[in-house]
Amino acid sequence: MSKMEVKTSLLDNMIGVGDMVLLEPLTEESFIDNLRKRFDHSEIYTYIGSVVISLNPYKSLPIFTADKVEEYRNRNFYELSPHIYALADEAYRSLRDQDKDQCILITGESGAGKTEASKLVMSYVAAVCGKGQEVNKVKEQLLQSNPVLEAFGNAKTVRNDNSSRFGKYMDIEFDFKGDPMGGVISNYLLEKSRVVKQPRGERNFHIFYQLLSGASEDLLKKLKLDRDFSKYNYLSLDSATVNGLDDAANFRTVRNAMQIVGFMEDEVQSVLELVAAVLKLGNIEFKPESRVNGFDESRVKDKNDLKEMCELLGIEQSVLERAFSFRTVEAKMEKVSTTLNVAQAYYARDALAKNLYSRLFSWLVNRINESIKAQSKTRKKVMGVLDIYGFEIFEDNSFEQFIINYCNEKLQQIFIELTLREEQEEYIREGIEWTNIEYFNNAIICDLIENNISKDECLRPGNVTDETFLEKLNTVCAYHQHFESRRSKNSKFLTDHSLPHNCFRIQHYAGKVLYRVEGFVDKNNDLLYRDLSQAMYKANHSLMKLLFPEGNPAKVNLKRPPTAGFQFKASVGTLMKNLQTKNPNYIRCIKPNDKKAPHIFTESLVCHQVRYLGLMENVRVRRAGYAFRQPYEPCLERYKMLCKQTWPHWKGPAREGVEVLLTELQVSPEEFSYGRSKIFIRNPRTLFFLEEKRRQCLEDLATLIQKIYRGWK
Ligand code: AD9
Ligand code: MG
Repeated sequence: MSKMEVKTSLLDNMIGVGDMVLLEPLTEESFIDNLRKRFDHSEIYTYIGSVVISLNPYKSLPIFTADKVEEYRNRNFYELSPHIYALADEAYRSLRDQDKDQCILITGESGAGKTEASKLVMSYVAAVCGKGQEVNKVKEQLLQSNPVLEAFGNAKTVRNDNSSRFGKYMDIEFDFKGDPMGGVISNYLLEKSRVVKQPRGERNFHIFYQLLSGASEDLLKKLKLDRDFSKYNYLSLDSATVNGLDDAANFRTVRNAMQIVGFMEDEVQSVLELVAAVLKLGNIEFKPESRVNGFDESRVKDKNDLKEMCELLGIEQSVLERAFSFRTVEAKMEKVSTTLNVAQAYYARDALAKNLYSRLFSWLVNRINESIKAQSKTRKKVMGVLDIYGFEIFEDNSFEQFIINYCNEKLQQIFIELTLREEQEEYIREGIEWTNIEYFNNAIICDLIENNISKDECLRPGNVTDETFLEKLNTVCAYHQHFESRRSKNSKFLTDHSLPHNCFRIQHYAGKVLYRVEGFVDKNNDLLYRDLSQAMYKANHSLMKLLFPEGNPAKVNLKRPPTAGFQFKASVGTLMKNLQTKNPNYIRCIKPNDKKAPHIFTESLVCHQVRYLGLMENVRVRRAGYAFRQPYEPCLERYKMLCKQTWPHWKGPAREGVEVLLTELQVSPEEFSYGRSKIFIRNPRTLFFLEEKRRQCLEDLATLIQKIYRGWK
């Protein structure tokens, strides 16, 4: 069954409307009202056609049991009440039976339930796909990659006690029977600034607290660590323990998961040494030493932490110590040593910590991939699951929001493209004329960002400062604005003289966002002094050479690592290409309140998200052209009682029966089109008209039966 077909069971016994496409009238108010009505009855899932809207219940619901899995297994999408399992089942069956690669795209703001949704999809698929010892081992490894990545990539934030601080895309690979063979994970943009500093009320990545709480005395001693969080500068203290989060127990879970995924004991040890080294690094402090030339040169204050860090990583202490006081710069083919002042030394220390940790994270992802990759080379079918940060708009938006919103802009672009393409293909298949649909075309925004901002040399210090970058952007925007305004009144670049001097604003599909340019260049460039990468490369530790390849002195001319923006653009590009080859399935997650509490539905908050997720636009695109379609047989079956000629049996082809029926009911001919196998209905009102007639007819019938029954008595 095609996804846009409406089985009218969505109208039967439903709290509110199960599919927003059926909402009449369609306004933002009625949309939100419908969500609330359903949420109040613990109906957290609602459809927009084949898209699943998911509201975070913040409580455990009895709808994720093995029985529920059985209930949804092998059932058609619209047959039962909306559920994430229906989407997972549809995607899996289409992959297994029709050989179509699938992707599940999960978006929503922080705390909306994306990661939980991705795990529900994975566990559903694991439950319904093949069994057997080998297959079960693959499933277990795929599922156990989650706790490992969450320990290193998630943290408590004010929005979510288990917030993913990285984007994740996972391809699960299946063989021709639909049994899982393995997987590949890609990670995007870990929020590495968290390693050295956390906003008030937030924590560093879970693993630091898990290690200190859960490690045995023996392990702590080996890692030269103290159990007391307060001993470490990089760990915030105001929220070191989180209600309901058992760090020590989670540490055991993570170690167990690492073992299942296939990490060797010495690899786990190496990983933990790096985690400990980051904590030690944060404790290294600096003091100024005055030089005769009048400059202050930085010196390490207390060498104990430095010494222990060097021991953990097998680094020669004097090399690292020197790298915190001097840096080598190359000028005109000559190497010159310049001194670092205290502020520069702290900058270098933090840059090293961020790089150590984020490279460790990428290494973990690669290591997991090595374990979970499919062993056999037979042709594979693929299901991709994308759990990525949703559109962000804060009071203060910086480089991170800019990058995240760019990614969402791209996702929206392919959503529109694919939805329209899917529609168009069906129209062609059914022989129905295609009419153009107006929508917010955001290709121009994506182009602007790609062509002008994330080019590798655009945001290099030396080439630009934050201010010259803003100037350049304004010039580009003014240029576009000039040309665009000829075509459309709704310009997407808003270079407005009333903006604060250090800001620019972009009209994203989800709303206008004001970005502040301060720190853009620095964050994009993420400079690590070469002396430090060389010191790391020289370390006598199994992971360090892999993590700092640019520190290899034999490769002094090795190019600088690409900028964050450039890398992100490239990985988003690869992701988009990958997604475009697959059949998309969407889960749009919504957070009902910002108290992390059940039963509370804050209308303003939901309204905000409905806008930023572009959900109204989503319904409009789904309703553009023909809102519904249904194969002739079930359509005739449901409504044949409304017409004497088709009731109780229609002898001819179903299509002719439907024609007779609609003519008899005097439905205006503009309201429908006859496809090859389906009837296409333009407006939800027509469907409601048919439904209402059917309801009346059933009521009359019931009254009649009652009368006859009484007569008999
Ligand atoms: V973030 O962008 O990574 O900060 P997510 O991933 O959108 O965010 P997450 O899935 O982590 O949010 O959900 C946040 C919390 O909401 C979870 O830790 C659960 O406590 C709660 N949650 C989410 N979905 C469900 C659910 N289906 N049932 C019960 C849920 N609780
Ligand atoms: Mg998450």
